[in-house]
Amino acid sequence: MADKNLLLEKDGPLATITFNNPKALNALTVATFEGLDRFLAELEKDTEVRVLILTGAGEKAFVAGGDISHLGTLDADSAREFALLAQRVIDRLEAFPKPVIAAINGYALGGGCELAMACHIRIAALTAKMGQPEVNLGLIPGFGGTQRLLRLCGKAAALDLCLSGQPISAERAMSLNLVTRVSAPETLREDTRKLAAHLA
Ligand code: DAK
Repeated sequence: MADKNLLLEKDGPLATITFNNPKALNALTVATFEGLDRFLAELEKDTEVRVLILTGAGEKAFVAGGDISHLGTLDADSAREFALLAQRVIDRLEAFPKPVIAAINGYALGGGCELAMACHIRIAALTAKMGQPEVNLGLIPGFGGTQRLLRLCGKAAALDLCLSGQPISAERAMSLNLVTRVSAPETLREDTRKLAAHLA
């Protein structure tokens, strides 16, 4: 069954998956990861699709992280299962056999930043904020972010982001190599589609 919080649109060679729960800033649940896993399986086999775009619904967020209200209901076993599911699906995204672009249209925090880091190209709106605020909840990034941050930005920046929990601007993210392009918020969608069409 499709998850209403996750949308898939296809337009010729371009497919777009939109995290679609803007009231909760597109926060991630088990159902979101299960839905993403199904869409990736479908798109891997779809020979018409050549490039995948990930983005968030609404103007405020790409994904503001794991759903905090859901995290609070988990015991140790179910928290471990959630983390293992998220790690498996995010690994699948990183290994996706066609280019994946994250169009970061707002907050990409916690699990949202971890998802974006598994994409192959990251374009951030100049208004976006990125970071790993899990420490404020007594957690560390649980979906592979500690390792991906280290590889993309180096040890010093990875430690700063994970230990401080402070979000950074798109321009700072660019200077740390966390994103490779920035766009005005009003042109992010079009800029992403142009790049995707070029890759296709
Ligand atoms: N989860 C659920 N709801 C969220 C949310 C989130 N991550 N982020 C925002 N929302 C909801 C807010 O509760 C609010 O809902 P209502 O009160 O309207 O019902 C709505 O979205 C709008 O948010 P705000 O009113 O707070 O909007 P502001 O513009 O004032 O602030 C903000 C935006 C992004 C700065 C703020 O919402 C914020 O700080 N959000 C939390 C960001 C965060 O902490 N993300 C990381 C989550 S933890 C694990 C290890 C780790 C993890 C899981 C497992 N294992 C090892 C098992 C954790 C993963 C994470 O990602």
